[in-house]
Amino acid sequence: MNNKSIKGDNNMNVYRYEQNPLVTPADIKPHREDFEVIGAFNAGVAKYGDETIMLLRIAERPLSEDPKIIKSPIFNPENNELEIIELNLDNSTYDFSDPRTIKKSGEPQSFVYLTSLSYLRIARSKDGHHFTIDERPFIYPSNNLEVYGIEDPRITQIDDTYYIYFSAVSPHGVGESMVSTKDFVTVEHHGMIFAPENKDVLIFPEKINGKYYALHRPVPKSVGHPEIWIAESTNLLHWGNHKPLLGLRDGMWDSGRMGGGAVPFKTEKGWLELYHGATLDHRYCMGAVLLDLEDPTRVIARSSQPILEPEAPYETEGFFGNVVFSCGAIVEGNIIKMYYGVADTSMACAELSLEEVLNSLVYI
Ligand code: MAN
Repeated sequence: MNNKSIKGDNNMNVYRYEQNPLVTPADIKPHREDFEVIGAFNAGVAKYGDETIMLLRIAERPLSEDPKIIKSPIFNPENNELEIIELNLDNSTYDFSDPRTIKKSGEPQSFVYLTSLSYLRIARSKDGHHFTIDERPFIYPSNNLEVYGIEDPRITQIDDTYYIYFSAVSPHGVGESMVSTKDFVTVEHHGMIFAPENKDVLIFPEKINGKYYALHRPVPKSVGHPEIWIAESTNLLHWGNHKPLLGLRDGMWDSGRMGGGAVPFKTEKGWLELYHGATLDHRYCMGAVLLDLEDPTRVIARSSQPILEPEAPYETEGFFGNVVFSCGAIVEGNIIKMYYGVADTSMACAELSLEEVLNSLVYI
């Protein structure tokens, strides 16, 4: 650990990189001249050759000359063009209070449009601190399940194949779709692997007792809560034997909603999963859960306090403040390099000691 680390409330050393935020919207050229980039965040992370790759979620919106007009971009799969819906902020049919979504007035659970369109773009680095951003989008909406955009990718490497899966957002709901690549140039599309509403899928990097496992986060509507489930598969495409794994905890940092974060990794004590939890007022923190090495449907231990919470100004303020949200980490010996989106705006990284994280967990 670096001697610049600071101890958090749980007495763990957290070393936030001096270069944080590592990538901000100002570093990204919009993919169209009439658009602006408002977010470069929630990146999936992988090692590719000698590079660290961050697969950024880039959120862009059309420039608006009139501050009263909100423009919502929608991908049209018929002609592969974007259509722009224009809405006046004075229009009382809609509720514009959440900067991320446009809802029907009086229906806080509704979701009519997003205020931006997200797609995925590659950032590359040799040292894990300084990143160069590719000129063009890498994965862009391409079908009717992605018309509002694609978001929050995770990357699982199995042998020489990188499986990339992400939230696909459309009027049909938010589900999880998957592609794969061997070279971060060409991709093969595998379709939707978890139907709406589901997000935060995390595929384990190897088979366990002959089966692949994935965490996922359905959002039940009539009964139930947004909690973490686990499923199994023999081919990474068809998932079954779904079981609830980790639930919300009243009065705690993960009382409102939760979901998997980084791809689970093996430790001597079990599979470690870094997950996000939020309160009902949308303060997002990161914590950890330890799963049995031989049977990952069994929870061994869990964080009572967050391992990272929004404290730095770039974490507390931004497009949607008070959010730290990791979609990928790189583990080297005892160091966890946790890359994470901050305030739905930019990317940051913090190093944590694996040993300290394991020691901080409360056994169940
Ligand atoms: C939530 C947030 C947004 C996201 C939408 C659709 O409102 O996570 O960032 O764009 O869901 O997935």
